[in-house]
Amino acid sequence: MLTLYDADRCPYCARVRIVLAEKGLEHETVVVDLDDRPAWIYEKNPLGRVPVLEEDAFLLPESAVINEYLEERYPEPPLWPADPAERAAGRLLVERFDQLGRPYYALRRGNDDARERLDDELAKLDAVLAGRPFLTGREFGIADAAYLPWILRAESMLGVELDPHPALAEWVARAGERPSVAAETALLAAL
Ligand SMILES: N[C@@H](CCC(=O)N[C@@H](CS)C(=O)NCC(=O)O)C(=O)O
Repeated sequence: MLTLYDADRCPYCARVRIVLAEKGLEHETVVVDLDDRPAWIYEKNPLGRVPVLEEDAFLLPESAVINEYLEERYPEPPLWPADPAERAAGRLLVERFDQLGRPYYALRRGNDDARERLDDELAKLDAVLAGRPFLTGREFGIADAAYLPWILRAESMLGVELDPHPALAEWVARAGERPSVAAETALLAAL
């Protein structure tokens, strides 16, 4: 049995929710109140953070590691390309996610130059997506799940316009046709 310790508003949890949905994996969800975290969450993850995945007695925190685990444990449908170079290019994006995450959280804190820094990072993603339909490669996969939660929140919560980044905007629209991503858009609208 799989259990996800989860919070609706958490984009790291959203990464895992998307992968669970893409793989059609049945699971139980335990919602953690981030404003009043229960003491027991530290038994699941010493850092006290979500997401945490539990499978029988196995506990795993860290969204990027959880998604790699799910891919290896439940390989169908594959969410990394078969080609090693294509896969490595996707993994590189996941590895360097903080290049986008830093200006995103700086903008949330209201830092002066954050909007410009975030736009620079969006332009870099736009350039990647001008060359391939998905961040993962030719098909949707883990690199897409790793970035979409922040892009959706940048649009809906921070008022970031994607019009200056047409390939990025098309990617969001293309990904949004997938039930896994549409569920996240609906969840955000209800927050
Ligand atoms: N590196 C972690 C980050 C997870 C994270 O920061 N989760 C936030 C919610 S979005 C959290 O639990 N924050 C509580 C805290 O930092 O104490 C991951 O990728 O899973």
